[in-house]
Amino acid sequence: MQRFRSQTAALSTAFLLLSLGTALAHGQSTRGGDDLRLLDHVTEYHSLPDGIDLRSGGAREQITALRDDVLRIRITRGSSLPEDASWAVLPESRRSSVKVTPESTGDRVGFHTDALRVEIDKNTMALTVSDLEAHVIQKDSKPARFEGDTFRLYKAMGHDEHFFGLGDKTGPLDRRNEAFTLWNTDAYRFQESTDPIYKAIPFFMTYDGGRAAGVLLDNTWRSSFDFGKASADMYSFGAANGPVDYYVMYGPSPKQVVESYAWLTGKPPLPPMWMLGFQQSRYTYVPQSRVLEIADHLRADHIPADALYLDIDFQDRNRPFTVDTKLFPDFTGMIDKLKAENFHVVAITDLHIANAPHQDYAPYDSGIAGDQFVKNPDGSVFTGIVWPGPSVFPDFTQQQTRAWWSTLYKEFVHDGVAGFWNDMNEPSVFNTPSKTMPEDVVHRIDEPGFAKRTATHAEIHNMYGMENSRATFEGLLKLDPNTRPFVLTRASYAGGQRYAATWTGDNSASWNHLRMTTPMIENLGLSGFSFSGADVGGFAGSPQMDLLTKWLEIAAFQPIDRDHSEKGTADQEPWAGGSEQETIRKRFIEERYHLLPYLYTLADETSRTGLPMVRPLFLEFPHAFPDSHPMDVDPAAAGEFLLGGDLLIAPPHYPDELDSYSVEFPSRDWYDYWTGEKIPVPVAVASTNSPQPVDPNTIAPLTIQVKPELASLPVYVRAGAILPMQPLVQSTNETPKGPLTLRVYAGEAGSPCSGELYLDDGKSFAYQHGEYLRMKFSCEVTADGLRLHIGAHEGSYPAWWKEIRAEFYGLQPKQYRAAVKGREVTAEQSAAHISVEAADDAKGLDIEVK
Ligand code: NBV
Repeated sequence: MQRFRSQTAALSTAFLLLSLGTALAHGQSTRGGDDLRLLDHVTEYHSLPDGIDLRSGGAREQITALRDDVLRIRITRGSSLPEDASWAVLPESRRSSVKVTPESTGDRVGFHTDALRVEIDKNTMALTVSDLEAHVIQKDSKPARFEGDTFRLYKAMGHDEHFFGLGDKTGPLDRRNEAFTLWNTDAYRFQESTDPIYKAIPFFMTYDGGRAAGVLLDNTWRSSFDFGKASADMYSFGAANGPVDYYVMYGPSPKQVVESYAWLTGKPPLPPMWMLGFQQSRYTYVPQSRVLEIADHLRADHIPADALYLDIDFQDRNRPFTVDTKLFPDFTGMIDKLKAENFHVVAITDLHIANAPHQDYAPYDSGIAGDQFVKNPDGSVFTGIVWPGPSVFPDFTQQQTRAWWSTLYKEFVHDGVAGFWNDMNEPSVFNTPSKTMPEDVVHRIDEPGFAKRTATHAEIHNMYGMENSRATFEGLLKLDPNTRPFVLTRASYAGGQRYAATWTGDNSASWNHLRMTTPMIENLGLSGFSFSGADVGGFAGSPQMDLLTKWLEIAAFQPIDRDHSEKGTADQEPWAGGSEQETIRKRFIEERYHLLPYLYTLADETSRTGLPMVRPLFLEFPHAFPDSHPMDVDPAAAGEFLLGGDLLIAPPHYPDELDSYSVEFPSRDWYDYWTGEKIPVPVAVASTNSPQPVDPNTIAPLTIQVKPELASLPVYVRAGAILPMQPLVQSTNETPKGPLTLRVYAGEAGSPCSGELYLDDGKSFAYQHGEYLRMKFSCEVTADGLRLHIGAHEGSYPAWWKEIRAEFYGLQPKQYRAAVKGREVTAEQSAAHISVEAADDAKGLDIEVK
């Protein structure tokens, strides 16, 4: 297929050749005065090599294909399209295009690609996007509407259509019947119905009968999304101002949509491995001796941990980029000591710079000297009150301001601070009625790819926090080019995953908030942010000790496992509440460290594909049911989540209730992660009295009843999985001692069985130059046992193990014989598995058990 460099170029040259004529004129498009404009009929259209350009009176709509399965739709009130610039969408993706085949039948004009058909009804201007088998993916249900500065688009909603995404908006996983506003907001103590909250990620996935599509509305102004709340058969989205510029990505699989969204907006970079370790935080560990005490306690109790956080009180009068030297008399010495104990210190650096002239406060002085701060409409520097008192705010829409911001990290990086935490970047401002910057505050966009111009805060607000985290990320890279930065941001916009991991903000220490973490993390993952977590134990309030325990259990299987709490709350470190609770919590944190090879392999997958670590069930099993509805919306499966493709975590739906609950599985063959036992497939008693296995295609799926217990968390492994695991370490800095374990979970004969392992130094970019280790595993059920194939090492990074220990689950071999590379060896047998150890010479080997 021929590629065109850009649709703008395509438009301006001779490609209008394919003009197909002028449609019937229907009179004026403007209804009800100058302010209202509806795109309700086509007055003119031209085919483009990569799409179509249409007019409705003076208004214009352009639909182009970036790929066969990705469309871009731009609509304007007037005849010229707005500037083609984006904070979210990568320029190389925006510029890509494919040649389309124009089509015109009766009242319809449009085109098709190798995957999609685009039709516009000339009489109504309604756009229909379908696949080539005529399944409708998206269909306008009312004309696009401009009113004043605002616009709104309306789409037909199917009876069984479900909606996911929009980042970590609260409420159930499925957004159907809900409406949301995107306006980054410091939502301290948010609740289930609070909206808006911290992030604006205008991306959602539609899912209907097993077919998924994605929509990104690339508009940074205040926007809103209504998924059938206002009207039972329609969903709609729009914004207060700015361009109508949206992308439609077709699956049909939901995974394909997630990957296409990553293609458009970027993938999260591979994080340092320590991000996956246990992280301990509080607002605020002071003084210095208290930080060291926490570190010592973790090590003394052998609770594995990798990161400790310094919150705002470590600073001098809450001024970013300072240290309170009374509380921290030897900051560098403390960092050194913690480093020696294998801790990574993360320091908070809020973006509000204290308005402190002539006080030797370099961030202010250098910022003023370089004209880095946002301005009031009258040209004076905008001042708002935040933690340091009167503060000024960097204009992150200027490349040079981001470059200046990065210099502020120099000393901390030099001191060995390993990661940085960008909080309050909605931005939060205490003394304005809106609790953020007034909308008329002026930014001065000066950025490659954008026309140099001023913009009001109303336009910039939703991406301001993302550019703050970008400035931090890029700054850290500049200061220490061979270390992977770790940035944690609270506010962000679409594409922000390129710069930072995130957390869900100021949640509360309640059972309900624990339950809310799962859909929030899942929807963040579908919206690009794979690396996320919620404050473990809850930020506001003090958790009951059982709640803290259960939370630590569940978070052990989520991407970021950070225990964090507000000032003035009771202690909530893993030892809070006594040794009985501590023992349980420690066991789960240890399990996370055993699973590090699996977790890190997933993080690598995210960085290559955009697929999230935590996944709703429908992402892996879109066809779990014959009607292909997303099983996550079923009450029996609500609260369950997948870690990667192989682990199913099934917390009690109401962990504070004692009743048994049912765990619903998306397919037939699963193992108990803890015992290694196969989950028995229920048998139906047929009329002949001969028990028949239940056929999951015709009968309800595999379900079991579980009795909730404080000390346990139901976790299951998919049959056909090969899980890489490691001996316990106390920090990711430690080299594990002993063999690499491969847990092999046998499936049915002929069914797929595979696994993978990715490893590198966990810190640097050497992996980009071949210093990584990738291994692929597969297995097959043989006539009398099972054969495991361990692939050769790819890449030059050396393994920490000499031996591989293969554990086989679900086998009932006749003789318990094993062979490595065809030579007989002894196999050990335990209740649920048979294990074999073999030297790993990096060249690959087969292990067979019969
Ligand atoms: O910096 C203090 C806190 C921080 O601990 C929390 O994680 C942020 O979400 N920060 C908010 C400001 C104060 C909130 C009460």
